[in-house]
This record gives sequence, C-alpha cells and structure tokens, in this order.
Amino acid sequence: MINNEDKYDLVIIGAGFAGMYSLYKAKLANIKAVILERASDVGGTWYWNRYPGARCDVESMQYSYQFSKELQDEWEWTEKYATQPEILKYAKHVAERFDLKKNIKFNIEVKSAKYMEEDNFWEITDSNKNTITATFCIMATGCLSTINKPKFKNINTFSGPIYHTGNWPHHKVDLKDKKVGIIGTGSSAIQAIPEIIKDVKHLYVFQRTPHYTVPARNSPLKYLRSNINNPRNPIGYDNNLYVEEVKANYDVFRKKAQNSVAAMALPTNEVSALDVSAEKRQKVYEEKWNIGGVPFIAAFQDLNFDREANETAAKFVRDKIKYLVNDPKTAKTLTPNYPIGCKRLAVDSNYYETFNEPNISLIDLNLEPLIEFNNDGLSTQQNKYDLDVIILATGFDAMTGTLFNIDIIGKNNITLKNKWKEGPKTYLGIASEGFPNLFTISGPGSPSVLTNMIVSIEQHVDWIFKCFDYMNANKKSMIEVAQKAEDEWGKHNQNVSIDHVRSSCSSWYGGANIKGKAKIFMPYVGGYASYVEKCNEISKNNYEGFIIK
Ligand code: N01
Repeated sequence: MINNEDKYDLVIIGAGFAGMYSLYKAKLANIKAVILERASDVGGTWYWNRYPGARCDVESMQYSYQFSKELQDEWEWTEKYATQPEILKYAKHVAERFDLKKNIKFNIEVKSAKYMEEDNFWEITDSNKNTITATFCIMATGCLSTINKPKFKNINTFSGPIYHTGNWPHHKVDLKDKKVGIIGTGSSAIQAIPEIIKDVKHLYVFQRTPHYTVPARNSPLKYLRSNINNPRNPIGYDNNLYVEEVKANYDVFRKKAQNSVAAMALPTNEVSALDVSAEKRQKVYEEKWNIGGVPFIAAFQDLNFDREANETAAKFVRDKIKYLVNDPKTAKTLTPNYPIGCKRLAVDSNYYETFNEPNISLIDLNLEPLIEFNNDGLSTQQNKYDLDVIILATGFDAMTGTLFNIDIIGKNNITLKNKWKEGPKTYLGIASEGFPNLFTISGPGSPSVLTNMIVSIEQHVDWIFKCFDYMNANKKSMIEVAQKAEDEWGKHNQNVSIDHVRSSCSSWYGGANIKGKAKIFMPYVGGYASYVEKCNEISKNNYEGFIIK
C-alpha cells in the first residue's frame, strides 16, 4: 500500500544538471515531483568526477544554464574552463537559489522502475525496498555516470588503494612521494596526469591507445578578451573584456550555440582543408592550436567527414607531439594513428610536456600486455611494476550503463536491457517504444555527449514539459513512441554516423570499451541544430511518431 505522499505526478532520477532543471520546470508547472539521487548532494557527474585536474572542456561562459537571465548575469565564473569544484559550487548554488533541495531525496539508489499498465503509472523501488509511484518518470541519470572497471586479473590482491577517476574519493588523496600507476589515457587521464605528477615520486602511465589532445590555453577569465560581434571569431582576443561583453550579448551568444552543430558558440570555417595551400593550412592550425580548445576540430569544415582533410589536422598534431616530447620513443608511443576527432578530442594543460619530466614512464600495453595485479603492484608480460597506488582512468559504461543498472520494466514485462540488447532503440533519444511516460534526458539517439551538455539538457527538458502542457490541454495522460517512428529514427541515426569521423575507430561512443556491449554508435551525430529542428517539427505536428491517449 503506497501512502498518498509517495504518489507523484513525476519522479526524476538523478540530481545533476538534467534532474535539477526538470525539477525547476515541474515546480513552475505545479507538478508534484521528486528527485531520487544516489549521491548525498546535487551535481551528478560533477559530484563523482573529482580527480586532480578535473575541469570542463567546454568554456565556462557556455557550460551553464540559460533558463534564468538573473542566474546567468549574477554567476561569476573565474576561469576560461571551470574546475570541477567550481562547477559543483555552481550546481549547489542553483539548487539553493531555486529552492530545489526540499524536493530531492539524497542517498537513494533506485533499483527498479516498473510500468503498471492497467493504472498508467511507474512504480519506483529503491535499494531499501521503499516504493513510490508517479505518472511520469524522467531518467536524468547522465551519460557518463557508471564507471568502467575492467576485470583485471587478481585486482583484489593489490594491497594499496585503487582509485577510479570517475568515482574519486571525497577525502584528500595523498599521493605525495608515492609510486603511482595510472591505467588509461583518455580525457580523464589527460587532465589528471599533469596534476598528479607534481606530487608523486614516480608516475607509470599504462597506455593501450594514444589519444589526440590539444592545449586548453586555460586562463583566468579576467585576462580573456573577446570580440563577440565578429561572427568569425566570437571568442577571440581584442580590447574588450570578455565576460562583460559576453554578458552584454548573451542572447546573441546563446543563439549562435542554438544554431550550431555542437550547441556551442564557436568560430566556424566554411572552407575545406584541401582548398587552401599547405602554408595557409599550417597557419590556420597553428592559430587554432594557440587559441586552444575543441575549436581546433572546426579549423576547416570537412575535418569530420573527409579522411584526407582529417589527415592534415591529424598530422599537424602528430608533428606537435614529436616537437613537444623530448624522447623520440616516448613521442612515438604517444602518437595516435587513427583519424583525429574519432575518440573525443581531449583538451589539456601540458599533457605532452609532462612526459619530459624525470619522474614519469610511459608503458605501451600493446608491446607489454598487462597480465595481472599483485600484492605490491602489477605485472606486464615483460616487467613487474612496484606501486603504492593504482588509478583506473578507464572511463565509463557510457549512455546505457546507468539505465541498465536500474531494472526498467515496460509494457508486457519487457525490460529496457532486453529490448536494447542489440543497441539502444529510441525515438529522438527521448523515449523508447513499450515504455510509456518514460523519458530519457540526453539519451542514446540524441546529440548529447557530442554537444555542450547543458544546452542539450535544457532543450530536452523544455521539449518534455511542452509535451506535458499539450497533454494537459488535451486531457491526455499517456504518451508512447510508435514502433515505426522509432525504427526510422534508428535507421537515420545509423545512416548519419556512417561517414562521420566519430565512427571511424573503436570508442565508447560505439560501445567498444565494454565487453559484451552492443557495438552500435549511440549518440546522434547529425548535429544539434538540425536535431532541434526535427524535435520542434514533431511537437508542432501534434507529437508525430508518438501515440498519445
Ligand atoms: O574515459 P575513456 P575517460 N586496459 O573511455 C583505457 C568525458 N570527459 O574517463 O582507448 C587498459 O575516454 C582506454 O584505452 P582504449 C569525455 O566525454 C570529459 O578518459 O580503450 N586500458 C582509454 O585510454 C570523455 O570522452 C571531461 O584502448 C584500458 C581509457 O582507459 C569521457 O568522459 C573530462 C582498459 C579510457 O578512456 C570518457 O573519458 C574527462 C583496459 N582493460 C572526461 N579499459 C571534460 O573535460 C579501458 N582502458 C568535460
């Protein structure tokens, strides 16, 4: 028997940026809603990812909510790229400012969500076997929220601490004068390594695949200057103070992001890399390298589609590695041989330079495969490494991991895990056939992880609440995806990914990092602006592709 107080209109799972904005909208609409959150505070991904050096690789003036002009105007970011503590501070500020916490239940791990077909509600049960019900359920569970902890042989025999970058302890981790091993060289490791090296006695970096990374050129925002009115260079350098100018022109700035591929206001270049001379190309890449950040991959319009064009950018970075890393053998090991931008382009502060430090060793796991952990370190086929601490920077079971950790049961007792066993099946990444009234924020099949996440999150939440308005106005209480719409979206999703650079190597975007996971490209790569256009068209056509009763 469920008490009235445990009966909701809407249950939201997760108190990250998606969950908090959903709750804000629910409060505005007088919808009885609650968030269930497994952590003890808000922040989602930014609550857990607190490894040394963690910061966002989207510029802080863009990686922020836009739903409240007051919030946007009053909040002061201090650096071009915000650190994890600053982002968490922002998340907490939002929760306080909009009085969200009284509708959030912390330290609640949701175990199952079952759709009760006869009565049209979701029954949500947590790890303490407490149950609540709600007509609608929003999975605001994040794309990178379940860590990938590979089953290394004898991992439990290691006597020292093992930390994962995606689940870093909240207490201070003492690495001073320790022999530390780090496994993995993706974005997290690329941020962590230049910080960790400052403390440790020796750092052993175990690399399976080298990653491309470009310098962030991070700086305090007070030193950044901009020229937002120049459409070719919204984040350039001139005589106006950057923050003041962005704040004075936030509407223009946000609109640029809305009309872009990655939901970011970035300089674009409509020219092909192959239509300019080698000297000109070099000059453009050099300029981008010096400005720093992900806009490097937008240096020319065809780097994401044309392999020959892509190779010019890849070669530029490979040459930089050769130049920046003193030891030729180390430089070679750090040099990727696949298209740039396939794995997410990382953004770093002194990553390659760190390999010139005397207390770092790079181990190529292709030449000496990792065999096992042991009491005092780990062994590869050739060597034994004595370590005090091991850090796993091995990433996430992305996009579906957290959803599968919850037993989500839809109509006819079908589980989401079973339905998606050959890859996620969604309409717009927002909903899945057979799971009425269940929404996924930035779910597989939406641009999500390929974009500025906060912008994508706001778009999804706004779309869902507009749909609630429509249902209310038409006295409807059930919405479900039609099979045909889902099939067509799935096909479209795969079609747009075929020629895109993102699907040209193995990466977590395609489930490659998790044993047994379906190997299918998960995020929508067709671009944010065209995706939004499609979503708007669907809502305008009375939610075409959905069955509403
Ligand atoms: O994880 P990853 P991440 N043995 O999956 C290696 C976001 N992010 O946490 O490439 C040995 O990229 C694996 O090797 P390989 C961002 O979207 C954002 O670094 O599979 N090695 C790889 O080197 C990013 O893309 C920010 O061969 C193993 C590494 O571990 C996403 O999070 C900052 C292994 C995992 O790299 C994930 O990044 C940080 C094994 N068994 C992260 N298994 C921002 O700035 C895996 N590896 C916002």
